[in-house]
Amino acid sequence: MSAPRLVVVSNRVPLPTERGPRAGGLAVALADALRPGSLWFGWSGRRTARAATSPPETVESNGIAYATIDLSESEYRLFYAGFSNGVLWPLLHFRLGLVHYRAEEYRAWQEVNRRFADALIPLLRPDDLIWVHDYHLIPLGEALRARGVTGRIGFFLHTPFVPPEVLRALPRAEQVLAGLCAYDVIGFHTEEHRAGFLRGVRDILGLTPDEWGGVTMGGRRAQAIVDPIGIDAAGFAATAAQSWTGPELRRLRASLGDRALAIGVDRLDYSKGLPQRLDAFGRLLERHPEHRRRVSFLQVAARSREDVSEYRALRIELDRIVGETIGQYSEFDWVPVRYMSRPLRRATLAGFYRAAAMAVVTPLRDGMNLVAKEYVAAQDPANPGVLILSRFAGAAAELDTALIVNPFDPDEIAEAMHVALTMRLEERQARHRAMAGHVFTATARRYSEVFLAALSGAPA
Ligand code: ADQ
Repeated sequence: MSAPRLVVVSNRVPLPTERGPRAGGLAVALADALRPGSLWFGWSGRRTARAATSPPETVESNGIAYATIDLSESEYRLFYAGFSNGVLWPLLHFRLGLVHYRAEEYRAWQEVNRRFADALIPLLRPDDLIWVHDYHLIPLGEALRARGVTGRIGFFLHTPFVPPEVLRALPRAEQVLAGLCAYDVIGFHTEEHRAGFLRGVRDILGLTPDEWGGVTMGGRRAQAIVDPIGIDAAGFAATAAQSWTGPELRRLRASLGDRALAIGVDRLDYSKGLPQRLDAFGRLLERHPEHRRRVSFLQVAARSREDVSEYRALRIELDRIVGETIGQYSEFDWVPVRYMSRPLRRATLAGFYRAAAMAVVTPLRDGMNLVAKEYVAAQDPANPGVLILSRFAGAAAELDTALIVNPFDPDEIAEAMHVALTMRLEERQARHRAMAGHVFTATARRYSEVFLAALSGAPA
């Protein structure tokens, strides 16, 4: 008997024709799971003036079919920028003050999910394993069930999940939880996220999860699992070693001279703790003047979601902080902070990580944070750099020999930077060895294997 077909559904489909510098994240995480014959369905990234009703457009690459639909301008505004990124994203990152709830956006979120379901149904076969990704598509499972899909459907949440005390702020908290319970498997990065969900099920839905983390609703049992996402660690390490001798690395080294490089790599997002991090670097230079002229901080912050107003405000705030730090500490032959808002090519990024004596990964909240894992994989084990990591990143549950900091405390981050820049080789090696043990074991491949094993085992 042949294995069932895998159907991946995500909001944005990384089309093979447009794999640019940002190709990463999900495309890498699912590379091993997607086989010839698999289908990836979702939004094309295109916006049309009027509501689109045409059937999905399909392209094929390496035997994998990528089927996409367009969103109308109004769907984009209400479903994507509105409820998904203006309500769920801040809520799931504990930022209640940034939540702007509007009922019409919630309705559009439900409607677009129904439209996704309508477009997907004709492409499905009875024994498909359907794997839905992320908060934009929570109601898709319910919508597929309502259209008669009885096969196995799983969902993975890439963001954190919040405890019921926070979730209750959402006027539609019950529907969101019930939407999750329509899946056979619900995956989270950490036990903390899973526990928050199960508490919500108990406190808000009034259902009692069983001792294995299963929730039975309407005769169907949903299993909540912990499955931390990983990277292709060996591939990334090889890329880092290879680009070490490439032209970009030569330019970087020439520009640094004998100075140490510190690096931060993020999407420009308020969950990433960028103002606090740059503030911390200023404090390091203030408190420990011996590091002045000895270290350069490269912050790569690729612009994202610029049609959500908070993201524009953050960009302006960062421009100001970077400008102030540069103005205050620069000397005529040294600039403390290098700040880029363009994404870097993955190979270049891998080499830059390897060149960096420390990486500062200080999100205020993060589902996992793949940058932390990429940094670990890219190091030369004989002379590794030091990872400074937020205790509120999912990655901290695994990478506990990083220098763990509270990302809200610039003084603590500044002290960790000092410790990192003065750490002896043996300690760097020991910390790195322990982290590499996780990163090279809990890989992208293992992530999809664990999820799909749970999904296949779920009763159909
Ligand atoms: P993100 O919030 O996007 O992902 P992250 O996990 O760090 O965060 O992944 C970002 C990816 O994009 C990494 O592969 C990184 O190398 C790349 N990237 C980021 N900034 C870049 C830049 N400036 N230039 C080039 N590449 C850049 C969401 C969740 C995370 C979760 C992932 C996967 O918010 O918590 O880890 O999904 O589940």
